[in-house]
Amino acid sequence: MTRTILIGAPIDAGQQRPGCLMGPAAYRVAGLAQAISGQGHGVEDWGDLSCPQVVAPPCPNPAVHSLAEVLGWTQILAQKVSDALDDGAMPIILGGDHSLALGTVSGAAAHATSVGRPLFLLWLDAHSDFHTAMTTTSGNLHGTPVAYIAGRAGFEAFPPFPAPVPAERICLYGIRSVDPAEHAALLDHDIAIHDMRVLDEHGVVAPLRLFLEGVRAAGGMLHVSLDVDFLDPAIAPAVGTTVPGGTTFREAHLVMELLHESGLVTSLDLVELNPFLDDRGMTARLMVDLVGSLMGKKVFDRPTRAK
Ligand code: B3U
Ligand code: MN
Ligand code: MN
Repeated sequence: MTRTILIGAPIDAGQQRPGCLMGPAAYRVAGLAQAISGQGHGVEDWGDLSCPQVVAPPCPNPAVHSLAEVLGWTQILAQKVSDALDDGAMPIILGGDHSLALGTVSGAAAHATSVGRPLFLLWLDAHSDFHTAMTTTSGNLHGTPVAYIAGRAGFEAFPPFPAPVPAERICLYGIRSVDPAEHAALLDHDIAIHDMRVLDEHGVVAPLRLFLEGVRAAGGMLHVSLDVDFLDPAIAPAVGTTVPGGTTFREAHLVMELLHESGLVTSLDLVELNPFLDDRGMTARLMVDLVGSLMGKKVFDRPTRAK
């Protein structure tokens, strides 16, 4: 039995297409709490957070927009995620665009440091999100969290990341869209990159098992950040930045089942759902079903028999 805490983060300031604000409501309508409690877990819903007013320092990159709002969310989410973890629960953050991970992973890192455990990061996404606030040309801060978490320079306007996650503890999984500046920076970091080329050749299981073995061996905590565009747009149309060639329904469920079996996941982001772009709720429902698999839902569960 896991105690989960749902935390709504209606943020859309990390990109420019309206609609992600409705994400937390859509997850609740699609039955997220029931999908979790149905597997015998506890669910507490902390409702939707609101963004504190903060004053942003000037940012030298003129492309960056909505900095104050993203900084406000970073602050409140870091606090709430570390509170939930300190409380012994598993926080599940209902986004909201991916800039929310600037805060959620800060909170997970602060908690991991306080209990003396290493934090690992599994990034399930079409994108590498490895821009800094200085290299982004779109100015959309949802393309930056992995660089912040890895401790790259270029985030002087942000609070220092509590305990940067070493590259060897980060896994980018499912990526198929990387900008030139991100590509150049990734070459300098020893991050595990299981892009679609790797998953096509080796399948989804072996690369994930390899990463999870590392987490287990280190006694680590594991934050999973699930971007809707990790999934193929044909099955998950409700996202602003669709990239063809994503994971299939079956691959995505298998990934979630392996994560469940590992017993290693300690916090989870659900990001980039834009319900305004959905087709009769199919994406929200799929994301909820995937959480069900992550929390232990099986088609066929054979009870272990005494020998
Ligand atoms: N790398 C591009 C596109 C992008 C990143 N994350 C998403 N889109 N969702 C950028 O704007 O940084
Ligand atoms: Mn993303
Ligand atoms: Mn993405």
